[in-house]
Amino acid sequence: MSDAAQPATFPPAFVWGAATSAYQIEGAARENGRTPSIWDTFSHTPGKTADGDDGDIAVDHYHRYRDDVALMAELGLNAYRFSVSWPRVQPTGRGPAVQVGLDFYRRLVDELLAHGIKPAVTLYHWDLPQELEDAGGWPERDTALRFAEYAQLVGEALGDRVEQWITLNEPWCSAFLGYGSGVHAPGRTDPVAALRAAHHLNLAHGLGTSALRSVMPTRNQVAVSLNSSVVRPLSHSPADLDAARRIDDLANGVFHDPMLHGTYPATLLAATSTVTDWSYVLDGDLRTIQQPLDALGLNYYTPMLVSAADGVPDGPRADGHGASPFSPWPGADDVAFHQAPGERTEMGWTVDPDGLHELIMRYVQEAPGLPLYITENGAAYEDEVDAGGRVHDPERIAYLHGHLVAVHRAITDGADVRGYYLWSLMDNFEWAYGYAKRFGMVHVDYATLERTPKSSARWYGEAARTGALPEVPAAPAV
Ligand code: IFM
Repeated sequence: MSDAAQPATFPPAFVWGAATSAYQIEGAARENGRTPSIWDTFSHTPGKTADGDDGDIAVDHYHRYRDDVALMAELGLNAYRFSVSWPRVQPTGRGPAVQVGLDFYRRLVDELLAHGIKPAVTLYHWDLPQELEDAGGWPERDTALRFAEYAQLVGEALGDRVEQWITLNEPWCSAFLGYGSGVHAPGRTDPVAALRAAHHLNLAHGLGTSALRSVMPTRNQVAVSLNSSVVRPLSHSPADLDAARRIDDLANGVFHDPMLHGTYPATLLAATSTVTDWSYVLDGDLRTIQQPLDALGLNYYTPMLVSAADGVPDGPRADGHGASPFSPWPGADDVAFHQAPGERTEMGWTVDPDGLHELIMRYVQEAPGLPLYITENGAAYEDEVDAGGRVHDPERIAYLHGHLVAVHRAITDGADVRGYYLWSLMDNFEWAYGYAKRFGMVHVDYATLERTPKSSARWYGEAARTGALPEVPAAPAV
């Protein structure tokens, strides 16, 4: 409870959703004309994912979507955020759409609407058609133009029935894990390519937003989901404060400044000047990127704690994004990352609900008046099915409770937070970690693909149905 007497009660129109992404759940990787994305290629490359796991079958949502929607309805959710697989609807990344690919998403959307669940579509959750990567990928400008074409095709097909749209999910990961540290697809390790990718993802967001608006009813809302980070300095020494500011520019400013303010931070341009000259930012790009948005999506898991490293490069990275000898932070090799104190999830990420409150309040300042959604928040834990076939996950309930209390506190403090999407609806392919990390509120048995709601799903469903946070169950006696 947010105070001793009253459970936290949310506004009546609050959106209670869950989120997923195409590659992490759909499977059906070679069906109906779908071609490989960069994640198919990457996951099939030896050594890139834990146990060599891939998304070929994932949790077979492509064939089981009706049951999955029925389960969401039974739990009491009123919204579902999913992504469209680009290579399923436009296999080569250019030219006309494949009708059978679009039809899958129309059926999914119709099923959701029939169950009273509001769909929110993310256009890009990291599965670039391999052909576009072969042509240069996000470091090349043309990929942004291709994205706008793809956005238009999907907008034309679903714009009559989907009101909530998100252009990109976590462009930071696409640019800096995909082209910097290489722990994500396509696995390149080139700091210049990473910064070029960041700019072209920004451009794709701007062009994609305009393309969507050109074909959709004006009532529809367009947003972007940023994994904006809370970056804390280890101390208040000038060197540590400078390290935190540089990481903040690379984690946040590089995306939100152009999107919200039509500029790149001067401090970012200065700090990266030895890496790149930014000559790929052409006249007019920043105006294109700065499209008026209807909302902003924030994905939050954990804060970052950084310090100056006195010129000593950080060894194994402690920034929570996977081990690589290559940095995802161009021009900031002299910054050290530290484990923030406190309890950790199975990802090793520190549980810090205050960080979510801090992040929301930052965007109240950064983008006054812009409605906010928490488009991802959740935790991986080592869940086990007990002898009775149940999955008890009190740590996840505590995590969700703490973070929803933080959202509630932000609303009380004046933030216009309209909804929350739990990551994730069900256990799924956790990128380089394969199936080893379970983020779902629904357990999936990977041998049988059977779905079993965990106790967190029942807890969250009750919150969704009542609009108030239920009591957190007492931890079972050991
Ligand atoms: O699984 C991912 C998701 O695809 C993007 N945001 C973070 C999640 C947990 O790592």
